[in-house]
Amino acid sequence: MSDLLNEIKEAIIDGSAKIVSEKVTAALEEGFDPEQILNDAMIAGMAEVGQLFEDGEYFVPEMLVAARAMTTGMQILKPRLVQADVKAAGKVAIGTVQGDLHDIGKNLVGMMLEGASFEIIDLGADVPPEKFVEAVQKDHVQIVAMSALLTTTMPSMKTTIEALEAAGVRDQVKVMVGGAPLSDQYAREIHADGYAPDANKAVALAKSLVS
Ligand code: B12
Repeated sequence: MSDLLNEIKEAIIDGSAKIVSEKVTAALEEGFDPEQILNDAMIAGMAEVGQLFEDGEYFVPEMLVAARAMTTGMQILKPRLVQADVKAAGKVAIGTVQGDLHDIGKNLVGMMLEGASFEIIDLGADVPPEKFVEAVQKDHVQIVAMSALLTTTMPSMKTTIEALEAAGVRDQVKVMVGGAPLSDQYAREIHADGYAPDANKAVALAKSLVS
């Protein structure tokens, strides 16, 4: 990997938003592909942060500063990743499920969907089932997209799908799910319409769900 990408990765791991900002800007100026910066440097850095946490070398505060540095980098990349079209491909309500505060992956998926001309209603993190239901009833979205990063919050996806059924709107929307602990099999078990492992595949999935 190039020195510059490596420096971005290290700056994410160190949680230095300032260095991430400088280096991501420099990488774009040098002509690096924004997706390469995102995947090979920034997401790779976050994966290492997760490993350090698992190994007991990092704690929540270190994860938090790394997340801030990641968000800083994503904001710089956003205009290059999102070149929204005029015509909306469909409307998506996206959120991280109840009890879960991890929003980086959700934001990234939202950003990429926006880049693929979807209109995004971002419900944020720690979203209770009724908020998803409300988005379907009031905003008439075609897709509900749910993110979960904790094994303990995954069941909230099922609860949300059940809430959509109870409100009589399950047939009106497609439900897509994602997040590191999820799988295709889990998505099928909870009767979601689709699962994608990353933001690019999430775009392909959303397109197929509305077509
Ligand atoms: C940053 C981070 C935090 C930050 C989050 C800040 C923020 N604003 O998001 C903070 C410090 C708050 C945090 C807190 C906690 N965390 Co944390 N955190 C992480 C970390 C290091 C990175 C997550 C991340 O952003 N990854 C980068 C993004 C880009 O990847 P992603 O989210 O997976 O998203 C991609 C795909 O999954 C997919 N995707 C995501 N969402 C969706 C949605 C749809 C619809 C689709 C189709 C696709 C899709 O596309 C995305 C882009 O490609 C992970 C480690 C890891 N390896 O994941 C741990 C991790 C998720 N955390 C963990 C834990 C345990 C916690 C805490 C419980 C710690 C504690 N003791 O308090 C708390 C829980 C707080 C809460 N209630 O949510 C564990 C979870 C273990 C488990 N199996 O449940 C992990 C795995 C760390 C570990 N290795 O142990 N955390």
